[in-house]
Amino acid sequence: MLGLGAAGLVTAPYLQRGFEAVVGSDPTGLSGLLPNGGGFRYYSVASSVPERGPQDYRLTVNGLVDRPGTYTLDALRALPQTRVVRDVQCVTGWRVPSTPFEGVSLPRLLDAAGVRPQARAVRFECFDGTYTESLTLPQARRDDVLVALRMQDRPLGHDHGGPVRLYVAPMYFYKSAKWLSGITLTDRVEPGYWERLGYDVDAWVGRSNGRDDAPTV
Ligand SMILES: Nc1nc2c(c(=O)[nH]1)N[C@H]1C(S)=C(S)[C@@H](COP(=O)(O)O)O[C@H]1N2
Ligand SMILES: [Mo]
Repeated sequence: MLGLGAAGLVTAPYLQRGFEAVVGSDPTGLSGLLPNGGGFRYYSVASSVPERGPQDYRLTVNGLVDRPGTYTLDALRALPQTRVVRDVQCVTGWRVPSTPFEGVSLPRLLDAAGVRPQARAVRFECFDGTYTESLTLPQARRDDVLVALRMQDRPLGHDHGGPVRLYVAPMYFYKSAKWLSGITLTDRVEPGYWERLGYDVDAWVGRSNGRDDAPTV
């Protein structure tokens, strides 16, 4: 596993630079591959992020939709919940095996909003004020893409992007925008934060960012 991860780092050295600023104490990201470092690493491109909870959390769905809307945390909790258990995989190499996420499937929210025929993609906004992400509409309609409220059978904590983050199970974890506040239907893909710095927009695990060595998920 260490060897594989190291190879992945070597194939895309220029891509590592963006992450160094974030990781700070561990520019290689290799500590995440060690047996005692197999957990999550905290990432935020914003230096501080406000806490939001049941009183003040809101998720808006707008853009190319017939029925724009705003959800409170309670409203999201009241919808049917989907559970997905996959390995979390960061593009820098660290992995967290078999991690349960639960939340509202993104297709359900898109259907509720009534996606207009001109829509081709989705832009995700975060209440850190900085991070964005994107998916094509077919990617966003997968049932393993969640507006996640729970992780590892607990409510999502602030550090992991709570109370609500995106979870894109088949893609590298940078697609899984933390502190999700907006879902906007657009007529084209608007590359997200890391994608403007060189990472692949189609971030399939094992089939993007210079890798073609993992099975299709
Ligand atoms: N809002 C926001 N979402 C984000 C990021 C970020 O910096 N800001 N980093 C991404 C990256 S690169 C990773 S690996 C994961 C890290 O999630 P974690 O902090 O819960 O481990 O969040 C992703 N989503
Ligand atoms: Mo990442």
